[in-house]
Amino acid sequence: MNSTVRSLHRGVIVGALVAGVAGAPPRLLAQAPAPTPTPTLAPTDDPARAQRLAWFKQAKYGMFIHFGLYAVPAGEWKGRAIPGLGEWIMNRAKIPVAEYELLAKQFNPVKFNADEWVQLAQDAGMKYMVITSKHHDGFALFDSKVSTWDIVDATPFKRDLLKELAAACQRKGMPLGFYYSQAQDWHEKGGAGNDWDFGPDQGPDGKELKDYDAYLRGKAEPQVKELLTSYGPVALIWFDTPRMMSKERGQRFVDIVRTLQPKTLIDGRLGVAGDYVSTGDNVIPGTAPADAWEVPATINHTWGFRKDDRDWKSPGDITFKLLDIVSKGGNYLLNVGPMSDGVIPPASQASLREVGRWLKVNGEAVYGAGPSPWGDEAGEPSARGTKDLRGQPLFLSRNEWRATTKPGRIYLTFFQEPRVPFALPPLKNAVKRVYRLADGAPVETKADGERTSLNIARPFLDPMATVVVVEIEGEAVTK
Ligand code: JFZ
Repeated sequence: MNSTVRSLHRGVIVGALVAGVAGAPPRLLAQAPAPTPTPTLAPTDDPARAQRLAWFKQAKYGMFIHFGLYAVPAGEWKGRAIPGLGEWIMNRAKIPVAEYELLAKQFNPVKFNADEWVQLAQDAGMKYMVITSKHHDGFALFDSKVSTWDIVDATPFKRDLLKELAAACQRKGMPLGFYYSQAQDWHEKGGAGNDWDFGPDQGPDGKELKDYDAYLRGKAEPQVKELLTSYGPVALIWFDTPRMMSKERGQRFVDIVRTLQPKTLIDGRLGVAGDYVSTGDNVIPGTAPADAWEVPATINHTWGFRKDDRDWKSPGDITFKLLDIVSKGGNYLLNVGPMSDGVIPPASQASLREVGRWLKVNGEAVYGAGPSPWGDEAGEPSARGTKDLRGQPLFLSRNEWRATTKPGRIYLTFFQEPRVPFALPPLKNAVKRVYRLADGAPVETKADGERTSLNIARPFLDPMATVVVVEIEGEAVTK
């Protein structure tokens, strides 16, 4: 067994619901941001929404990029390691705005190359990209006209990074979306979140203590308009941490998006209904939470670069998580955090490219594929009533194999050599042909009463994961 497969086994008992969190060092766990309210979703019977979502449901796998000034301190402030997520350092170390602003003078990602980033995403087999246009620190990675707190006006770099990335994405046919922190803005006195410079957002009675609407109307709303006007087609806007996002305020953002670019998707963290559900970070649910959903996830334990976090997920782990998510009908949005010079850490690149090589051969089982007709293969909630770290019923995941589907086809992706013979779960359709996806080699089948069993050759063709295609009579599986 190679190391990629072995490291996958760590998560077996822990279960999918807590898989990401369980692996995190305790220092990072301690400061997980407060969970957002239950995600809301636009009605499923809206044909415009269904149309907007068509590409997203095919894409399945995307690259998230968290890049900003926080890549300069990279988890360390005044010689001390600051626990928590790299991009939260201003908040965690309570750095005053005036002091944090000095970081802009050191931000000079001269090795940034938009084409290389897009090429990496393509080599990795990723079908869309989402980058932080402005994170909670309020710093814009684009040339904003409504603020000088941006990459062109405040740094020696002086280039509009988003403009270059948008151009490269258009050249290479890569959909590009923008993360935008609509509520938290630690740089502005009206924005949410900065209680060390500007005091609490709300009093004990919930009364708002800041001129939040002045911030929304003066910065957040105009900046979202800029993003939707000057950067070509925007695949999606990834809003986040919807503090104090009343219906009315959320609707203002919806109106901006729908008016300027009706095809742009809205994620699940605006605060009012978006187009799809975003799960908790790194949370892979046991079963599908909605008709369109996405798992935002880290490749190590932080979003923004930290120099002390080199715990990169292995290619085997990433491949398993991708198939796990796709077999439940979701998308995987996997994050990388570039270093301050603009280079994506080479070790994370290597992991992604390895997955990409596997997808080149086996992508048919992923892109545009529907969920498993069964689901038991993914595991089950603990029969003993055990709860996970979030207080939810502990989901005991199984990770031997996952199923994905297309009309007339079932793809079985094996992460471990199955028992021989491997009995297909109940299926009424006649089985027409069974073969290995990678090389087309036929797989021997045996009718076993109502069930069909497969005799899969050993040793395994690909130790990372081997896909077997089951061609069936008719388009949809009947059980
Ligand atoms: C947020 C940000 O605070 C964080 O810095 C990062 O950008 C991440 C992608 O999103 O953090 C969250 C937001 C929501 C949940 C967890 C972390 N949640 O709903 O569980």
